[in-house]
Amino acid sequence: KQPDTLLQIIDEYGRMFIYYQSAIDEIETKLKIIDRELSNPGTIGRKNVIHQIQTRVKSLESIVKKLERKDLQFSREIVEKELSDVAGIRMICSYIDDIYAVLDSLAAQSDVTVLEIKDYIKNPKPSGYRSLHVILEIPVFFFKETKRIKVELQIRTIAMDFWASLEHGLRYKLETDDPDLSRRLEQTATTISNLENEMLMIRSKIEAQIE
Ligand code: 0O2
Repeated sequence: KQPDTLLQIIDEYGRMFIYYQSAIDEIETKLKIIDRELSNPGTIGRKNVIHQIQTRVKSLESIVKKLERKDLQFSREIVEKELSDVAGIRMICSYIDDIYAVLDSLAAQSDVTVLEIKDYIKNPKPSGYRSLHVILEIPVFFFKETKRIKVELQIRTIAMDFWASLEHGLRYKLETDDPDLSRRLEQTATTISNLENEMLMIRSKIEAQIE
């Protein structure tokens, strides 16, 4: 069913917002619980396993633009079927091994379904972009109904986030494709990746000395 007026679209988005924000809240709580346990000295006891969690519900404008690119019109059914990144969580970890450890723990929870994983860490994008993108689905219990809702979880390290944030800003400023600048940006991603691997190796040595 297509909503016909602008007011109906805004009303529909308002209802969708409640669903998607609630799904974000559920996953964010799960991540905070995992982090609390991991940061306990009795377990691995390392501060800042999850450095930061950022969340957002995609704006109505971004949803409409994305649907237009796919030649689709806005409706709740179409958004639910076609878009998996309306609810977005970005989790920034300190080290690469934390990324996979937290994801494994989350994926093992009985109410969490992993629908898709795109591993741009093992296979970086040509731009140099590295991150782990995961589409999850969870049931959310509302006043009268239970809905299964998709959430896109982007997991990256502090180093990957540093690169992605700066590159994102620069790419918008680049009006035409400049192969030399693109190559140099890609090289910075490699340098940062080498740097964070070195930090990980130093951490492992220190941990081995403590044990
Ligand atoms: P924004 O403004 O960050 O939200 P789609 O999601 O349909 O567009 P796809 O292939 O499913 O396409 O998504 P993909 O490429 O797996 O992930 C898209 C998101 O990853 C982007 O969101 C960015 O946040 C991030 N991303 C992907 N490639 C790059 C890159 O080269 N550099 C940076 N900095 N970020 C990247 P949006 O919606 O494009 O943008």
